[in-house]
Amino acid sequence: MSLDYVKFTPGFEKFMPKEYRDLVEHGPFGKKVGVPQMGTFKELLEEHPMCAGCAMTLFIRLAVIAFPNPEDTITVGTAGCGRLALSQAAIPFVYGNYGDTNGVASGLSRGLRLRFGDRPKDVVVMAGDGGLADIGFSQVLHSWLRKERFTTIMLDNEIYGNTGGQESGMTNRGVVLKMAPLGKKFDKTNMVEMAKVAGCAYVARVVPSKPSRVASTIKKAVLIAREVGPTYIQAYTSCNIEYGIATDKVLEDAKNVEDERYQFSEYITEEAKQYLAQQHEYKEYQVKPSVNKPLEVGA
Ligand SMILES: Cc1ncc(C[n+]2csc(CCOP(=O)(O)OP(=O)(O)O)c2C)c(N)n1
Ligand code: SF4
Repeated sequence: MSLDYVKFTPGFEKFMPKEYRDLVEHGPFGKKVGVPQMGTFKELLEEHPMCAGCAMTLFIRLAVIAFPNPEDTITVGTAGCGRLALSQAAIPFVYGNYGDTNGVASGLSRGLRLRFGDRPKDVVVMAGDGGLADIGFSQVLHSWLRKERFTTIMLDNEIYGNTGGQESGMTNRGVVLKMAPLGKKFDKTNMVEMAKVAGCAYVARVVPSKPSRVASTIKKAVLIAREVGPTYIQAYTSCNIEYGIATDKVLEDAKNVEDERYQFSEYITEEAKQYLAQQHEYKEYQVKPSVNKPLEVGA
């Protein structure tokens, strides 16, 4: 990542808050960073206002590390918990109105392609389940149907966390919440299948229990969206406050939920596989030439 993106205007450094100076001094800029280096640099302002132990913050940290071209990646967020961390990450961020993220991202992605041509500028929507599966649902679906080339990441905490615990389309049937005391009467919306039907080129469901897998999934999704078509990642990012998960049990909960009902899944179209096969680090997608045995004469 280039240092040119984050530097102080001359004379202003001494007025900047300490945590901002920390981000500039110890951020990922100018370094090659990956999951193994996590904790040795800052990809997020230390004083972000997410609740302690929130899995969403861990996931956002991983996403920022995973982006293939972070200095030229623009995240689009909206009202909801995630933007409290996203807007303080070491990459450009645009705030879309609640429900409007995928419309904003469509315009942004098209505009950036016109303006910068072949120089890749990746656009990634990251928003809550309420923002994407309920209030922004029609924009999400239409961006997929129109084959808009950007990635949509749902931070699925299965609740409206930021407004104190209403049920969302992604809440599981029967779950009783602070502001849904009668229990949810419908099933969790199957956004993963809808993404496939609507034409996404890559769809994955992840839990932040295995950081390297999360990072490689996000990287693939962003690369495929750059050239092939829309991509969708649905990430279980529990709300420890509203679901009453003790801070030190957040990762244990993630592992249990992954085993019980949120298994890793990955779908990739043939076109997307062919595209990845052209990138040197994706050897697994390269079709190996079939070795024909010479015909035995006289057999
Ligand atoms: C147009 C609009 N409607 C409603 C709201 C109020 N609002 C703010 S955050 C939020 C819920 C967010 O839930 P979700 O999208 O699931 O994200 P989470 O907070 O759970 O991460 C709502 C309804 C708003 N800011 N703007
Ligand atoms: S309310 Fe829930 S989702 Fe929001 S920051 Fe707190 S723990 Fe995370």
